[in-house]
Amino acid sequence: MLLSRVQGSLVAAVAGDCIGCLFECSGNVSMEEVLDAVQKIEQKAAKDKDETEGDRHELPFTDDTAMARSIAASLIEYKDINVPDIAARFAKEFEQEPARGYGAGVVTVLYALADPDLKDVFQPARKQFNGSGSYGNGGGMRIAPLGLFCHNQSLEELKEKTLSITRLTHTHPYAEVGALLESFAVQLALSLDNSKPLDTNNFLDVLLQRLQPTEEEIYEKHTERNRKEKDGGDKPEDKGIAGLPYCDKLELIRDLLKRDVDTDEVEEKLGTDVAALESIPTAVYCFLKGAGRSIPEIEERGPVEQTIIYAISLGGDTDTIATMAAAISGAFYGLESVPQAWQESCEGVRDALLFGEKFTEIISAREVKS
Ligand code: F2R
Ligand code: MG
Ligand code: MG
Ligand code: MG
Repeated sequence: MLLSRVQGSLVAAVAGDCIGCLFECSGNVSMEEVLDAVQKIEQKAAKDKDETEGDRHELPFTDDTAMARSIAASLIEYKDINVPDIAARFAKEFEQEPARGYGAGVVTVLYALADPDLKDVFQPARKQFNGSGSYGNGGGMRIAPLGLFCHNQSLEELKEKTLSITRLTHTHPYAEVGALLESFAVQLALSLDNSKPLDTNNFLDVLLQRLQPTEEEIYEKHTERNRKEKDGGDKPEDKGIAGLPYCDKLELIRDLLKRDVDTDEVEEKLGTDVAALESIPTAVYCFLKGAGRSIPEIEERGPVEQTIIYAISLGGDTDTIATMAAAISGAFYGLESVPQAWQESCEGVRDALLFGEKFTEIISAREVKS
């Protein structure tokens, strides 16, 4: 059912962020440590059943969810994307709760977006890192709601909307392609028949088929823009981007899934850091790995749980890789796959359920009309 899958994606993403952030930046993480933390959360949820709502202490969400919520709320209010409104929501959310763990560079953009005299909402992001733009994963970490919202809409539409939202804070081509990979993966997961096991090879084939021309186009445009700026004397020469590193990583994922690889190899080959290229393909891998339901130590758990626990066990940018992987997984497996104890333990789940209801209403009304 569409409702369960839309809610499943939004809720799993919140859980990935809230549980993942317990380990963000804590260096090497082991599966035992993650399982221990998860078991404590589950035991506490069982105890909290007897508490009144106000006495429960939920795991707080971080910037990943704060920004995703802004996008979801704006899409619901306008029933389409409204980029200046999303910019204003990002700025207001940051102003109200600056300690959600935002990236060190993006805060400059968020301050600038709060300026009522700002004429061009994309300008602060373009100025980041001496004009090269941020390559952080902040564009991808928050984009899942758009992939859901664009259910049954064209890839071109999803692409343009993803890029507009991403460019409010991130303009480096790697950040853009990363956000596209995440939104494409969420849209694809929601569209597939989930009454039979996921065909991981087919998922990768379709994703690659969709991403490749887009990745090529983004880099070509970037090179062209840089050439013009260099000729105009605005910028020093840029070496450009060689090859298609995201597509290469998707091929690598296919290979990793065939073998019994340890987390060190995954970390080394796919990455686990704050850079989009070093974390967004990793999230896709974690989704597919969890879908295989064969991770030692957690084989008895469901696929969304396996995806989140495994993503966190890789270490590094744990909240962000877990939230992105979970958003894809929840879109395929649905709300029933997110344990009740996890739902009760994470801040922001109730809102995610409401956003899911509204999204489903909007998608269904759009489909009746067309
Ligand atoms: N910020 C964090 N985690 C750090 C500490 C959190 C801790 N819990 C706490 O509260 O103290 N997590 C969040 O940030 C990531 C998303 O970051 P985003 O939005 O992409 O930010 P930014 O600043 O644009 O980029 C992140 C860093 O990447 C490096 N970088 C990016 N582009 C660069 C460029 N062109 N040249 C050089 N460096 C570049 C910089 O170090 C940026 O600060 C998520 O993990 C989210 O959870
Ligand atoms: Mg490790
Ligand atoms: Mg975060
Ligand atoms: Mg993070």
